[in-house]
Amino acid sequence: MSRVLLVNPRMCSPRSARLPLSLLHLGAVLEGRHEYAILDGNVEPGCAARAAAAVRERRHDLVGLTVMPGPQVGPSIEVSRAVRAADPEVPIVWGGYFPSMYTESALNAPYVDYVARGPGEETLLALLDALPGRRPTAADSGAPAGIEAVAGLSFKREGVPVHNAARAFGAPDGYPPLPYGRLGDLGRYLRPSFMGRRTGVHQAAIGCRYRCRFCGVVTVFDGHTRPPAAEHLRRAGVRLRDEVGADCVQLVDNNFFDTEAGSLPLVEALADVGLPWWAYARADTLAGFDPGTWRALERSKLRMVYIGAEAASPEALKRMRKGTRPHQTLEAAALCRAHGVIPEMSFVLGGPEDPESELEETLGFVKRVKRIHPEAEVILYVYTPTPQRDPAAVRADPSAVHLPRQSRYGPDGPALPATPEEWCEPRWIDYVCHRDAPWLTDRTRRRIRDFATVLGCRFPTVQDVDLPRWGRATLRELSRWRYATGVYGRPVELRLARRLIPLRRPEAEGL
Ligand code: B12
Ligand code: SF4
Repeated sequence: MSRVLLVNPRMCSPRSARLPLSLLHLGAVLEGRHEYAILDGNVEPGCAARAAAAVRERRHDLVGLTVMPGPQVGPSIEVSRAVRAADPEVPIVWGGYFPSMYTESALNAPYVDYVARGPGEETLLALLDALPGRRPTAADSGAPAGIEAVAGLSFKREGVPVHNAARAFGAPDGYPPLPYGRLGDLGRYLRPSFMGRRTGVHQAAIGCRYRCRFCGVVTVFDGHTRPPAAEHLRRAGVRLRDEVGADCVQLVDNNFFDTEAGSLPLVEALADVGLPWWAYARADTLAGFDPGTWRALERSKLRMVYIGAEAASPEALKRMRKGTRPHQTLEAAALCRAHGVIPEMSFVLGGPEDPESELEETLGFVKRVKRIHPEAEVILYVYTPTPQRDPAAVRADPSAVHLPRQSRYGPDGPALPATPEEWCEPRWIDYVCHRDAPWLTDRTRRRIRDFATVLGCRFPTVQDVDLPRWGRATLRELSRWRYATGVYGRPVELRLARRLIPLRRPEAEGL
């Protein structure tokens, strides 16, 4: 039996903290097999010092960190350095989206010994079986024997990155129940949202079968998905409701509604659970649902669907390989309105190959969506290219290991950072968080920012449960004329008002 410390470095304020699903999923498979503890920087202050104290006090066989691109990379570096300083022998493995997408960059850090690419349950178990209990040093001719056989793992041998074969991932039903009891006071994770007082989160399916060009999910899951059985979801929902105490749930699947036939039993399972819920969906899938399916959604208490609307023109959607059409976005908005569901629509603006007119078309389209469903939430993102596998290389040698690759950020953009430290530079955080891109002109940046300010004030998000009614009314009134006339430029009065009445940003903080 090994001893493992799993760490979720701080990535949001305690107020926005949600059940740390990545670590719960890993903990579930360690339960009864290995000794382990979860340390969550979102709710525990001084995460690096605590991690260091833990490995100093008791010998650990492995420390695992979950790392998302963007603001979580900095705290992950801090935790890893502190652990390394406290016990130079304990191996450190990084998993999650950051190291899965930028594997070699993570491996270039002296404090990262292993990277788990993609879903990590089996990879973690296999790594623990293969570890001799200490990290590979320069004196070793390479990594410990047996490591080469751990599918889904990357590491360095004599300074050269080695990428083991990819690991196929199984259906969610195959995994044991989540060990919520390991998190201590669960009240810290069940925060109020517009759906209820105690918001739970859950991942039902794994992966997504689409291959949109900007999406990190494609990098990790390569266009594959494994939905859960309805009974599995029902059991998980009942546990969240009765054991954890959630009164509503956000399903953070990449794309909850895979097909209509597959979705219906899952929706019925959620209806049995009876908690109001939120999920990701595609416009084409929702627009194609039968009226009976929409009635089932209504019965099941679906409150909000996050739809990647992305763009207004068929050409832009095609360039992104989205696979949806603009009319489906409008149809989905209308259907949502008819059935009491709020669509949260995200748009990806300013692609490197988009003509300038594309932006104006999309802004106009956003207003069309708002006319159809005034309560629709709108999230404006800047286009983010992500590493992708080269289909020709995969076809040529299907049995080889094909890591997603990306050397530059955009056609003429800068080379990608080579270390986690470089990924922490403010411009890279902005790129990864979809707030900026190197190819944007100042005019485009300003236009996006001004429109977002006017829109956000004209329609303050329903997800901001702390925003007082007077604050909401003030922002709406102040921005009314700008929104109606299309004069978005330099909305200084709105910026000032927003400083006095800060609005929640669901895209960065969650519900
Ligand atoms: C919930 C979520 C958030 C929440 C976090 C909630 C919270 N407070 O904890 C919030 C809203 C804050 C958030 C914000 C951001 N997010 Co986010 N988020 C997600 C989401 C929807 C779910 C993540 C999750 O919990 N999955 C369920 C768990 C079980 O899966 P997992 O984390 O992948 O873990 C598995 C493996 O990765 C692996 N693994 C993970 N960690 C480890 C560690 C070890 C040691 C090992 C061995 C294995 C391992 O094993 C796990 C079990 O199989 C994903 C999309 C998705 N469905 O995955 C996007 C996603 C991860 N986010 C993404 C991004 C970009 C961001 C942002 C940077 C920007 C943004 N606004 O979108 C911000 C910045 C966050 C920050 N401050 O650092 C991207 C990442 C890819 C990319 N494009 O770069 C995703 C994929 C969304 C997308 N489609 O693009 N996010
Ligand atoms: S954008 Fe949505 S539909 Fe497209 S690959 Fe990503 S998760 Fe799947």
